[in-house]
Amino acid sequence: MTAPGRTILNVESPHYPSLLLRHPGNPILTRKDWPYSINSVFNAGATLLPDGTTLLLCRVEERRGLSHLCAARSRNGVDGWQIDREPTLLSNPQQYPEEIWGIEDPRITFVPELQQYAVIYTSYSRGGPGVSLALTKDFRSFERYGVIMPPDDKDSALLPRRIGGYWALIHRPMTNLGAHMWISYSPDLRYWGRHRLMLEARRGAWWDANKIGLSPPPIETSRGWLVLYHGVRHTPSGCLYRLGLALFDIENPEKCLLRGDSWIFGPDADYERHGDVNDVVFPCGYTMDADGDTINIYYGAADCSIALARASVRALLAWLDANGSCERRQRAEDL
Ligand code: BMA
Repeated sequence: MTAPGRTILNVESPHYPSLLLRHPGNPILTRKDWPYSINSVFNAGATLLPDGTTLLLCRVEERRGLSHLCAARSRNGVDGWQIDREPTLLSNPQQYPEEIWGIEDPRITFVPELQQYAVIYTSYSRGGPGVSLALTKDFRSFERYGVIMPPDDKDSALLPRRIGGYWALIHRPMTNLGAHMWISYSPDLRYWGRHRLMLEARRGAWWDANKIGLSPPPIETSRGWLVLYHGVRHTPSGCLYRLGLALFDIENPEKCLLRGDSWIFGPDADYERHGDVNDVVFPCGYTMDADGDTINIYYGAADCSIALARASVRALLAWLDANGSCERRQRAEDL
């Protein structure tokens, strides 16, 4: 018996739509491409430079196990990468003790008001991962702001403009409530407050139970902020990192408008399934094509390489319309 009005799932259809299409040249960057000795390259922030060059700010791990950031530039965003001959941004634990165990997973946002790129990255401190900020005009020199969210916090990006007069930062603090996405506001990028829960990890058997976190910076659309987030499922053979979709109000980004129930992209190709950490797809950046619809999503694969997948923003929104719901996300009793 099915209750009247309940949707019946079509069990006849085993096909999920392919919203993110892998580039046939994947993985597009591996340690073999590097001009100096490294263990692995993965989780890269991405942006377009004024001349149309794609810049990736890659997380590079060396054999001590610590990471730094290194820039790679390409005319077409696929191949012909010009990689900096030495690390572009190294941790500086003398001045920034929170970076003692390296810096990881950058997200880049171009901020028109500042005419600079904001790079938000994980600083790995003795107290665990924290969120740090640096501004740059050219990815050669950086103005460091230091740690802006103390440990344990990560998976963070800045929105490109102020909301109601304040800068807005999405991040993922670990609290007794779990690993959920939060948003915080600042008048000056240094002092942060008005912390709000934005999206919760689900529970139990869900693909995004246990832990979620922002993947690339949110994509601004006419419908709202389109957010690709990763969900982590613990399994007896390790963690599974997959991607889901949600949409947030443009002027009130803590308000979730739609959230998809199913994941839309997960480890499948060999380079995603096997590596230093198996079964991980982890995008930290995207670029938008001139058509204003195609996004190039750069993701770390199995903590070993960088891969590229393409998607249509229109198709992602259409999928959310068909598969998303707008349940209330913030449970007052949890706050
Ligand atoms: C997450 C982050 C990522 C990493 C992933 C899988 O917690 O640390 O940098 O890619 O785990 O190891």
